[in-house]
Amino acid sequence: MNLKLDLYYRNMKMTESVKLSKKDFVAPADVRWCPGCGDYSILNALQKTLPEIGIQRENIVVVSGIGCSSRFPYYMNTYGFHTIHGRAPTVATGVKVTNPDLSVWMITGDGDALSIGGNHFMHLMRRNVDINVLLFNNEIYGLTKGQYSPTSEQGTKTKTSPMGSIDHPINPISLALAAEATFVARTSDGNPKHMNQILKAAASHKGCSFVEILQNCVIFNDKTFEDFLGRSVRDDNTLVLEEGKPLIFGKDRDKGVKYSSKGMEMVNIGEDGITLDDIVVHDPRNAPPGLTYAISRLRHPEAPVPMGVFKSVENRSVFEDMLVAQIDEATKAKGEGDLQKLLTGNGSWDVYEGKKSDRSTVTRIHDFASSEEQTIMSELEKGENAIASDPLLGALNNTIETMLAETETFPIATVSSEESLDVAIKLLLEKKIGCLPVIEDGKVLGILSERDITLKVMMKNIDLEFTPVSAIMSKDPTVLNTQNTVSHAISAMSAGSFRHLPVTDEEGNLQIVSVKGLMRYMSQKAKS
Ligand SMILES: Cc1ncc(C[n+]2csc(CCOP(=O)(O)OP(=O)(O)O)c2C)c(N)n1
Ligand code: SF4
Repeated sequence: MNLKLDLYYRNMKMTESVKLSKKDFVAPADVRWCPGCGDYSILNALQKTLPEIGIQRENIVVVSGIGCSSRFPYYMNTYGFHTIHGRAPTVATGVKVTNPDLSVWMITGDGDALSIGGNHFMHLMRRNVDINVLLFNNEIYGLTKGQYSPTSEQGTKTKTSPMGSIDHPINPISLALAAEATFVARTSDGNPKHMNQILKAAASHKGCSFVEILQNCVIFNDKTFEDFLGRSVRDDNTLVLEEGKPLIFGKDRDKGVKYSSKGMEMVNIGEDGITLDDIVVHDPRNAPPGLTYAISRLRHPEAPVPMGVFKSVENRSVFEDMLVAQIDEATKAKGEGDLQKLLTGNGSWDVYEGKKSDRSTVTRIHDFASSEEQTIMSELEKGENAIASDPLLGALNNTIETMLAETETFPIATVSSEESLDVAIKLLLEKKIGCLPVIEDGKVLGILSERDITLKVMMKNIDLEFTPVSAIMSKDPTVLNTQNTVSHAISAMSAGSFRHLPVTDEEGNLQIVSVKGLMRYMSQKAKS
């Protein structure tokens, strides 16, 4: 932050007892959006609405991700955080849970919230953290110069979809409803009065408020909403949602939405016996979820596009209240926590090092474990004991080291990659072994197996004396550690379809696990 801005923010507190106006929320920063961008009117709307809500600037934090829209915090004379792409929900959640008294506003775009941040978006909605989420939906990636986004209509031609996007678009309202957001609304950058009403409703809602703002990107997706938001068509092509009022629309207010077993129907009032009584009355607080979802699916040109509050329910606790209650309960039971003591005390988990066979239980129970945790651990321990008492399951769970110690092993022979095939084959025959690890600088470079010789040498006109082992060996073999389990060895061998598996111990000594050896070991265990 430059010095001018820094001083400006430090002086903010001086105004706290004064009634604020829009200009108090205007930061002394150059606004860097394209002339005519819809983001300007959203900025204006929030700067006008916040003083009406009456929250002091130092109690407001604007958190954003990445995108043109996400430059928003720079332009607001409040606290702000321009974070990383798609991760504004995590920072906004952190801000709110550590300072629940703050008014937190999260600014995001359709790319930021629904591409890279799609997963975080869903969890923010379902957790019901009491923050206000404003998603500027321009159906395009603006900042990166016009690639199609998850909300772009199918067929949208951009540099990344020159023949037209083939992705089916996400409807952000339907998504927020499906994630069980408690406040869901839609407005548009071209209607400041409506934006003002919706922003106030979002701010007064206790819980996560989600507002989709249809925003025009004049450069990369100009007039994309014009077919239904355009001045001359909007009465016929939008449906203004008002609590307690019937869903009627049209210049002459003579069309309405009927909901029946057939789904949503657009009907003409006064025709075919349709009266106002047949029309759905909007109830964002009590409507069944299926009806609210059905309203969210209305789209142009088949139906008018709904604008307003779809859902507003306060029947669920907010995340930070529950979190604070849990912390209070834990503090009451165990006293104030001491992080330093926790980190340096002996009540910590061991990261296991050393031989697995030394380990008697699934994990060690330490003195800080609660009785509930101890119960879970002893259940796990019982599970491990049950495995250990089944000879075959127990054998699979043993380390390769244990298996090798309990079975007959044979000395292994190795070759270098430059050795001739002639010498290597003689070595295999002489030692009566099935494979030769190929070693260079103490590393297993490859494996020369009977199968390599059968498949790659026999019936081919290869001069054994002048062909090096490297020409036919299987390169870069899987090498396990003797502390890995027998079941790990079996799955590695079956995944790679090989009959010999090199293993090394802690000192780097090499041994070979063979299919034959494994079978012998398992049958020995089955008999025991
Ligand atoms: C990790 C990462 N991936 C990709 C990008 C590139 N990137 C920056 S903004 C953006 C999309 C912005 O689109 P949107 O959220 O719709 O915002 P707009 O610019 O339209 O307001 C992308 C893909 C990035 N900055 N960081
Ligand atoms: S590229 Fe589009 S969204 Fe970005 S500032 Fe320009 S007009 Fe606005």
